[in-house]
Amino acid sequence: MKATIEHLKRPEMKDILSVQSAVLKSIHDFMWGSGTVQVMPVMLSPFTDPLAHPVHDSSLEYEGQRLELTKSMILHKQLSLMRDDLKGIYIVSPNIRLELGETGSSGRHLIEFSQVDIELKDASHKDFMGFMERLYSHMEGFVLSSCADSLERLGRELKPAKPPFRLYHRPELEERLGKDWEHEASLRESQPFWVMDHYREFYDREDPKTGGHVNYDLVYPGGFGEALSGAERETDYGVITRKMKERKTDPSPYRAYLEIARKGMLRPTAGGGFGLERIVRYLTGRRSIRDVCMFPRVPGEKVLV
Ligand code: ASN
Repeated sequence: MKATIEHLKRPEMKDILSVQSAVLKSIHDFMWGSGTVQVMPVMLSPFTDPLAHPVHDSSLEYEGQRLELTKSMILHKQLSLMRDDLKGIYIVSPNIRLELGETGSSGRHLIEFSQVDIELKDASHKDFMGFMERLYSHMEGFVLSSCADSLERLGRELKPAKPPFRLYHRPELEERLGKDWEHEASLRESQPFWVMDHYREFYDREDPKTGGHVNYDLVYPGGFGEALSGAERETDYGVITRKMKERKTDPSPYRAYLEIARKGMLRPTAGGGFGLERIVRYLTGRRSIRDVCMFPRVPGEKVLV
């Protein structure tokens, strides 16, 4: 309990929360200026992001129905953009991912975090990546100017990033840097950079010509690792169900989503999501994500408050 009280009363928390508030304000301002609107999050649904890595089950039973706690809003982003009058949306949503305990030492995993999740209609990966670079620069610029005193007290010296960010392809990085390519590349770079083509969930679009994946991660420099992941989306019912089969994803909870896909109502979109705590960790230069959370939920640790 002593450690919890000490954590809650840490002197640096106010400056960290100021940076977090500036991040959110600048994102809201940018999104408003871009003609997109905010959708509120849902935490319960028969389906959620199946994720491409193993986590503990977080579903629950309510009145005879199995409901998942949201892992990400990806499929609900697609469903929102069926509307003709929306060109883009964003959601600041809590995500519950009961990560395996061993990820607790990574310094960047939480079992409950906030994601700033964005989706743009009729956007290619290039459109979305350009949009995110503009958003990132706006957000970082606002934090650097409005939180200069906080950053100084936190001992963080940050040079503004200069888009366009460097673009790598995952197979090439993996061949050059090995299994730990993301961390190695993150240590070597001095600006955020993009990495394309990852084997992931069924909803990321496959390129039928190359067999690669039209998806991307934005990675922070300085060893801070992944900032954002996203993709162009699959919209074709046949492709979606084939990819679910390949990934051994049980289609039954996705019935309503699949019915909409079968009717051809999913629109071409591209999107991605920032982990809010990871942005704040990077901007404030904290090595552990625990340090930027008022109420940290670190994998494998007892939750006391
Ligand atoms: N937000 C991500 C996306 O838009 C999905 C995720 O968080 N797993 O692709």
